[in-house]
Amino acid sequence: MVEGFYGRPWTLRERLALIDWLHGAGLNAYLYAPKDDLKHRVLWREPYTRSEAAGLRAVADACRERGVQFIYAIAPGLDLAAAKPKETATLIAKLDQVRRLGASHCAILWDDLPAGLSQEDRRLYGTVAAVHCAVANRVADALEPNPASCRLLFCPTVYCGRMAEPSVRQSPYLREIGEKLRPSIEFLWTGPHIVSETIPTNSIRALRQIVGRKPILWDNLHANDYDSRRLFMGPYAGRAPALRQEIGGVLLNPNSQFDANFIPIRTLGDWCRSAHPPAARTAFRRATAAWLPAFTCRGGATFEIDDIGLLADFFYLPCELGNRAKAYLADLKRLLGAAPDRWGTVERRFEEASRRILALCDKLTQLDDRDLLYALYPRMWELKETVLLLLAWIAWRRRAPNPKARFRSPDFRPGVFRGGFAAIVERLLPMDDAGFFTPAV
Ligand code: GDL
Repeated sequence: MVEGFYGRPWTLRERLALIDWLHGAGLNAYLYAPKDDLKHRVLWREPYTRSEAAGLRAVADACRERGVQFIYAIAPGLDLAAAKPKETATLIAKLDQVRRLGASHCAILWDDLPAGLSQEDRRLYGTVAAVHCAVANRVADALEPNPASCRLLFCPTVYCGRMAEPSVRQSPYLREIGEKLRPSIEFLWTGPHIVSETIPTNSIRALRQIVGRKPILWDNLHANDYDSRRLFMGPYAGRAPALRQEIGGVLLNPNSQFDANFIPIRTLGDWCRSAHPPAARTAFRRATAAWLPAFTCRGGATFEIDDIGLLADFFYLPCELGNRAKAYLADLKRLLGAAPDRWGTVERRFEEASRRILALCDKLTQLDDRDLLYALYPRMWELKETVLLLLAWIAWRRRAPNPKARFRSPDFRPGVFRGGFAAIVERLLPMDDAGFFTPAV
């Protein structure tokens, strides 16, 4: 796992639970890289204070006990002046601090930086890639990386196919990395895109030729920091088992809401560890069963495996809904496309499914594990409001069969329900299914 998202970093409680989950799923690495830990990026030169250090030490201890590699990442690229020798010394001193706290491995990240070089760095190194390699190689001199005792990972500025100009094969940046970066330094890559729906095995073969090593995937499949309305509780999917031979490992960057990550972690474990990984949907079903014991309620409500599956189907993967959400949507389209007298059994089925979703949302509020509830809450609330809207629409359509009539409910007031700046812009500039933005008239 990589804690590599923007926004509130995880707490110590969450990190310790993560290490348990990793261990339980047969996974063995945690890359510490929360973008908004000031001392990871913006204030990378500053050492951790005594109390911060205690937190990191506790994480390192837990990792050691559980056989999980603790990799500490630093992201100095916002303002590092590579030409000044003191800067690299500061960088190495910072890494020394966290290594003393128990981080056995390190990473240097150059993702998401403003373009360009300072005049001095340009004069001394010429290119961005040369700067990144020079700094990483100097750190490698200090750490003497080797995969067994101390790994050094490197996240490039061009970290996915889409960013490679004009292509992965011809990117001057990637070629230079391939030539200048020490062979002992490992290379991170997110796939064809920042969030890659699939990662074709061929695409990684092509990359390997350019950078001269097997990449470690920084996989953003379940990351949701870029869209506050989403949550991804679907399985690790879209990566063929054959991909495993082409890579040095996978680090999954997950939902910012820690507690929502059980299924992603479990299914990643299956993908990594099984000789013949199960189909994603099979792994998903197993993971929902393994998660069930977390859904207890002293209030009396009880959960079944199917409840968890239903919930996760609505919050599945970036480009895919789970089966039950797909079926619900298909029924909705049938209802929207036909007059009520032709709805037949679809209407009953849709109403039953709606009631199940509402009952599930209700039950979730009784969860003993309040952290889990709060991780789900905003998304669950939106789902519930959406289902209520659909039920209100069906009732209205039954009463007013004239297809030209317009529907408005006092429960979904304009400007209040789905209000706010982003919602207004979405209506002004809607995006169609093919990704084109078309101004509404
Ligand atoms: C990114 C960032 C990552 C972020 C993710 C999803 C990398 C290497 N960097 O580009 O921090 O969480 O997108 O928004 O992926």
